[in-house]
Amino acid sequence: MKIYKALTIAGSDTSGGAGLEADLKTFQEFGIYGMAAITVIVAQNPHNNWSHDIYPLPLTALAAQLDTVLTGIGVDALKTGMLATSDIIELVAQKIDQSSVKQIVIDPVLACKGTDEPLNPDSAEAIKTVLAPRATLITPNVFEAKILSGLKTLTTLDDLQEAAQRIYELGAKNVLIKGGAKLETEDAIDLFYDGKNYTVLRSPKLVTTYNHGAGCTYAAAVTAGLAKGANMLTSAQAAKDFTYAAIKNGFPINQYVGPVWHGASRLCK
Ligand code: PXL
Repeated sequence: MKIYKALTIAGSDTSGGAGLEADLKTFQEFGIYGMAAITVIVAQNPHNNWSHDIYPLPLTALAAQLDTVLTGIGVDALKTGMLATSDIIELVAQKIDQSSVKQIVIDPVLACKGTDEPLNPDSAEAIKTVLAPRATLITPNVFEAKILSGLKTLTTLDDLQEAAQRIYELGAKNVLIKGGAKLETEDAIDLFYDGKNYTVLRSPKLVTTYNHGAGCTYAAAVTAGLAKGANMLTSAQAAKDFTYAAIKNGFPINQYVGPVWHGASRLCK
């Protein structure tokens, strides 16, 4: 049996729902051998209303981890998550260019859920100019799609198409906007665009706040499909189904947060 390998370059979400923890759990569910290069550590503060406190690692520590995996091992696909600063983004781009990895999924994490406060303004600019052109797929949510496209409002399918076109023009080969339950549409819709055709991915809207980590999980699930050699749209559809089950079975872990359940599509029938 061939074991396919994927790398996530992401922040650690100590609480386990999002970040590299979500990615590794998702890779495992898809039968992919997962590896992780940590960019920053996020610790939620139980003494301060669960604020997300970000602890960066030295850039040299990230460079060393990327060398381990990209130079020392090799991967079938990689995904990026929280990169936090433009220095980190520049380093990741440089290491991608020195590697032979073909499938590059950029999840342009610009904030943690609930806090639509961008992590760092120049990281958005660096994602646009440095990472989008290197992406085989970019997977913004609505908040990130607005920032990357410059659109002020994003509420309808027409808006999603306009945003996808603008983000495609940044140089990403494929765009998947995770609209989810955020749009004024009846279903939860996501839009896939390959520069030629728009494909709407649909599921019923789930009314829940137990969805911490949904975006990371979705992007990791697409990455897993690509690592196995599946095509982009098949991987996106499978990822949507996987994430729907994960959100449907989301659960509260304390009074502040409820993560998605990454094991749901296997364990909850
Ligand atoms: O969901 C965005 C996200 C990504 N990466 C890390 C996070 C979060 C949100 O909490 O902690 C590490």
